[in-house]
Amino acid sequence: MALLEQINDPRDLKALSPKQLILLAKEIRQFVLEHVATTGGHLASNLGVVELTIALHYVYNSPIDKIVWDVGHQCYVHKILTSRRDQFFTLRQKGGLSGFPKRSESVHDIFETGHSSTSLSAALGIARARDMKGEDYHVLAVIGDGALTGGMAYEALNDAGHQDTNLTVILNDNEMSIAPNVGAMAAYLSKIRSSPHYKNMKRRVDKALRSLPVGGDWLADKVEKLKNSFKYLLVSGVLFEELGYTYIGPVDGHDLPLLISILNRAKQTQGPTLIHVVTKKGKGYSFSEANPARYHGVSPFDIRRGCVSRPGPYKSYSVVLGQHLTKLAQKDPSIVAITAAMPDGTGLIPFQKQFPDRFFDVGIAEQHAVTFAAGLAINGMKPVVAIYSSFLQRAYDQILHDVCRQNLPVILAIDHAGLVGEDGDTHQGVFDLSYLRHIPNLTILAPKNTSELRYMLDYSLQQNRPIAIRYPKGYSKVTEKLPSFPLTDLSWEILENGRDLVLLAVGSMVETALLAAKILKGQGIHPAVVNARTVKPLDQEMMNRFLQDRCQLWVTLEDNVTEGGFGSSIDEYVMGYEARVKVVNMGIPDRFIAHGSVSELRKDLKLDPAGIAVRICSVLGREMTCEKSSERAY
Ligand SMILES: Cc1ncc(C[n+]2csc(CCOP(=O)(O)OP(=O)(O)O)c2C)c(N)n1
Repeated sequence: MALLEQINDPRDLKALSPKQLILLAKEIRQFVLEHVATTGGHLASNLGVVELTIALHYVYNSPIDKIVWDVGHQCYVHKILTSRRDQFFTLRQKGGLSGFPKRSESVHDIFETGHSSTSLSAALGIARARDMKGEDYHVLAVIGDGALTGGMAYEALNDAGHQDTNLTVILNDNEMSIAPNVGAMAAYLSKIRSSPHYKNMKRRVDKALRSLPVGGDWLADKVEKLKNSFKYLLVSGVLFEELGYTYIGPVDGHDLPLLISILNRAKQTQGPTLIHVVTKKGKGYSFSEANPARYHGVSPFDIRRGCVSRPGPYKSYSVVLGQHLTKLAQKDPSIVAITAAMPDGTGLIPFQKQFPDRFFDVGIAEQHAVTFAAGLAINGMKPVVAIYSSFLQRAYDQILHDVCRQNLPVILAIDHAGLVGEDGDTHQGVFDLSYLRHIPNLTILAPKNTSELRYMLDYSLQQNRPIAIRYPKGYSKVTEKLPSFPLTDLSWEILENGRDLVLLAVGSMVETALLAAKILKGQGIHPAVVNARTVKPLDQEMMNRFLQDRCQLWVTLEDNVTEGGFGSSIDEYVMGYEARVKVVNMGIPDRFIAHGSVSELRKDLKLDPAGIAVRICSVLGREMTCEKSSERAY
């Protein structure tokens, strides 16, 4: 790592020769591979942008020039080059570097991302503010072809293209979203890549650019002409040209000298410019080159053997959703499945394989996915839309306005609900109960284990109304062993009887409640444990029974923010009855939760069994002995 050790700031790059830069790229690739193999993280996307990131930092002057990374999962090389190399071993760990751009980490992280397709809007805002303030620097957005399927990207392309704001869009085209990229734009980009122009492109553009002397008005004039010649040289980029951009490309994103010369010249263009860079996702590591989707995001792995799946004792909720839906679809031809660019993550690959005509990957377009489902439903289909909780946030209005207002039978399969861990604050699925609970017509379910998920899916597909089923990442160890029963109504389930208090737990918190109850029993406190599997509507009958039984302490447990979540719906109900019941809401507090493992985060938030037991003892005015409150107690 001889060269990399010399790079403590992007300015250090400028002292390197072209040959040294190429060597540096090799060292960085190895560095990323070795570190991500230890920490886990987004591997393939980062291996693909090594040369591009070096070229950007070589040509531009960050942080004066502003680089906005779309999604931000590909920012590792950027972090390594901007003084964070020595902390890189802490990536995605609690208290360590985030896997996404974070303004608190570095002045070079201009805008925080995590969710897709925001970079163009953010960069355009930064650029227009620059112009209003009379400042002078470059603003760039680096966006993948996958992220370019998101609606926001088009809204910004449209806005930027009609004015002369200086803005550079780097389109990193590797033909992949997480899965192979989809849609008409992907087909268009593919057409450009396969045009004969691209094959001769490198030689011709390189020659044209190298013939220009550097500096002066003459150069600017030549570059303007060159800009037009690009258009004719590479007619394929004409769509972007017509939208008002100077289109440059496609450019081989692994040819560092070429990238540098293209960027240097692009710096001189006026108005919005789009540079189409072609890269290989997973570049430089045979396993990730061969299977970039598998290496998009990885857990720690052995570099020599690659990622080896070790099946856990249970199937994850995602896998069960996909398998069960596929089974149900065999009997019901009206069942269709929709994903927003995550067929693998949501477990829908078996469905896709068996029913390619009834499976829709709409791209990173959650809003479109939901309204598209509404259209399918209104025309007789039974759509199941599987989307992670945090990504569904952007489809709030589509759920409310298009699905629920019309009371359409759309099933929202909300995956990764609750804390997700290492991806951090942008990805925690802790808001869905709050952003869904107040929407009329919507039923909200949360299974305690995967077999209950199956029954919920059976139930939901038999109803003729919108239903959301929210379930966590992975699986629950303890509750997986508990029996589940077909859902015939929307009642809750009493898992344990107890006289001292009631634990009302939602989804993944049922497991925690059972473990907390075990600790409490060791202290002589006997809680009832309830699987509150319907978050909306509430099981009023059961609540009334608890009220009649004069059970005076109710503790609500959820992996959602307490503000507006399940617990607050219980508060509202109990308040209405003027009952003498104390309700304590335990859930995610009113702040964004950074990265760390789920168990670490829960412990910190006192949402682990021991933390909950201690809090309950304190509410009851009882003290727990250290030994009994320790992890060993269960
Ligand atoms: C709104 C939203 N939906 C889904 C995701 C999950 N996601 C993360 S990266 C990614 C693919 C991005 O593809 P691309 O922009 O081409 O980048 P690449 O990884 O190929 O470099 C997806 C779907 C997300 N981050 N945000």
